[in-house]
Amino acid sequence: MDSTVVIIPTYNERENLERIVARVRGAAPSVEVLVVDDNSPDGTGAIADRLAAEDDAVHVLHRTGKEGLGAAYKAGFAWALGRGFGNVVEMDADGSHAPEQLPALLAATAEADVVLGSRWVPGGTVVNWPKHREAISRVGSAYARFALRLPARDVTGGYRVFSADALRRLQLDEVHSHGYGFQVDMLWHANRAGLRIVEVPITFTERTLGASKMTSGIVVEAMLRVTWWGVCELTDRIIGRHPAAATASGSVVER
Ligand SMILES: Nc1nc2c(ncn2[C@@H]2O[C@H](COP(=O)(O)OP(=O)(O)OP(=O)(O)O)[C@@H](O)[C@H]2O)c(=O)[nH]1
Ligand SMILES: [Mg+2]
Repeated sequence: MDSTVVIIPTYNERENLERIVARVRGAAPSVEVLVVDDNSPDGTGAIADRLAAEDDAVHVLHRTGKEGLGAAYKAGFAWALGRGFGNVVEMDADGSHAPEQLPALLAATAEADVVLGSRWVPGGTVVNWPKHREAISRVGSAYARFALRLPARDVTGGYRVFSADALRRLQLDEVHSHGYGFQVDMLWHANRAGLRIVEVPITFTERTLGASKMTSGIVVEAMLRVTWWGVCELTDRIIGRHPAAATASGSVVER
């Protein structure tokens, strides 16, 4: 199998980082880890340095300040592509994404360029999420799926595998979202590039330690962005640009 690196972006994840890295290394020992820390005030970067010193398969990218999830991932992608990894995984530090499910996601790369860990397909679940949070996520996902004609149920999730080839083909330079619209933006670009997209059911568990960076302003901003992208998408389809996306379709892997 291709070499794989899991990118874990961190901002104030002192309570979570060591545990999540250990879980990744335990669940998939051949998989390497890159922590991308935005100079967390709580000292997460120093913990990452210690973990990297203890394990050659753990790496750290220190950035100078908080620039958002998207900027951190783009820096991580450049790092991973520069080192020749075949698959690149996105995973939150807070334990919401179970490293124990990584082998199932990686197995699905045999038939896909992009594998989405999905809460909203049969077999997918959320644990400890308040009902209102689930409603926001489901409605947001359905809206973005419709507006952008995306071939997936969970379009906002952050547990994903991209092949290196997919990252090279999806025109990362045109993905400008640095905040929470980033995951939708990535999927939209992947679909427009005609990449094969597959969903694998996951169990998503709400964080128990550390603070969420999510606010209602972020949700509203993401919805407005999606609406604007939807207008662009519709215009492109009417004038016949991006033919690849018109034929692309997603599928679900049973678990
Ligand atoms: N490097 C970096 N990481 C970030 C930034 N913002 C968020 N993160 C990380 O991105 C991941 C997801 O952020 P969360 O705060 O868990 O966001 P969320 O999962 O949407 O929200 P919760 O469900 O409330 O946890 C975590 O690992 C964060 O530490 C940032 O600006 N820079
Ligand atoms: Mg989280």
